[in-house]
Amino acid sequence: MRAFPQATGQLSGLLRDIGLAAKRVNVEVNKAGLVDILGDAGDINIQDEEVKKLDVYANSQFVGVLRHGISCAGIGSEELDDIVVFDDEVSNNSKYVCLFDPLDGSSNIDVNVSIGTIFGIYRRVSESGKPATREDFLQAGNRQVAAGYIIYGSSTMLVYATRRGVNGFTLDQSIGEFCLSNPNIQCPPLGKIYSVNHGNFFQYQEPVKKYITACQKKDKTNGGPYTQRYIGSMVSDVHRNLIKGGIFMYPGTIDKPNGKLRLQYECNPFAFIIEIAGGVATDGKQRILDIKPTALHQRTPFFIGSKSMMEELDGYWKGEA
Ligand code: AHM
Repeated sequence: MRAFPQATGQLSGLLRDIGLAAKRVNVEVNKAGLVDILGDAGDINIQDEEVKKLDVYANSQFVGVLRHGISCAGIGSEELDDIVVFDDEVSNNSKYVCLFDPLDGSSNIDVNVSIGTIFGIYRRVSESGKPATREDFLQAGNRQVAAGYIIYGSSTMLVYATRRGVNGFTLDQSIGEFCLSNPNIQCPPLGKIYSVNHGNFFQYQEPVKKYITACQKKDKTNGGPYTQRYIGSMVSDVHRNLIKGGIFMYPGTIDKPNGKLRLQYECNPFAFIIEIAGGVATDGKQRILDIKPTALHQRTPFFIGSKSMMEELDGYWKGEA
């Protein structure tokens, strides 16, 4: 008997479509050093950052498969300045919209370091049968029905969460399929890794500086020593901490109080995944998933990781530690 007899299979279809685009992007990522796809496309994206050719390629793949699938009414992409509504009969009857960062950590492409794709899937709030609307894309992260990421690393993995759990699938290149490799991922409540850009230390707020300093002072008597690991590719950094236990921080700075990471494309999907896996994600003051977005490309400070480590950090925010 089916666990959800009322299910239409649209969500599974959408996840399959994302897997297909990921396989295509994976092929290009793997030959990035061989063909003329490596390097800058010469454009500047909506965030004022240089667009790499692979970003452009990845974006078009994800937009393409979702447009041609039957489950998605429209998308928002970190690479595009506005939402794209797939206004056709099939799409207008689709239940979901998808927000994604097609290639996160793209400054690492040139140096052969792991990069990734991040996505969050929301049930539409607009009327079925009609085109998706802006409100569909400005929902709080707690309205996600599924979220995930693909890591193009030493092996390529698709990890996604629904409310039933977090599962990891590794791409078997020989058959071109994602095979279940990490069932029911749980984030250890306490880890020994902290990940943050130390170069910005003096730009951070006091509670963050105090917490980082406490991490550096950990020893055998209080759960340490901790290790600092920072790849600069959030998918890789958070993936490692999700599996091994740890904390990842991208705080606001004096110059950029909202930090660098985008709520909708980067933070919400990871916040959803980590919470399902037993971890915590905040902006320092509140749960990431409770923030009601007001703009498509808004940024937020981001703290995510193992439950006890996040609780210790929270003590600094509250001035208790
Ligand atoms: P991108 O949008 O250029 O891909 O940048 C996003 C990346 C994240 O993956 C990573 O956590 C962060 O930027 C690193 O930024 P920084 O170099 O400022 O520490």
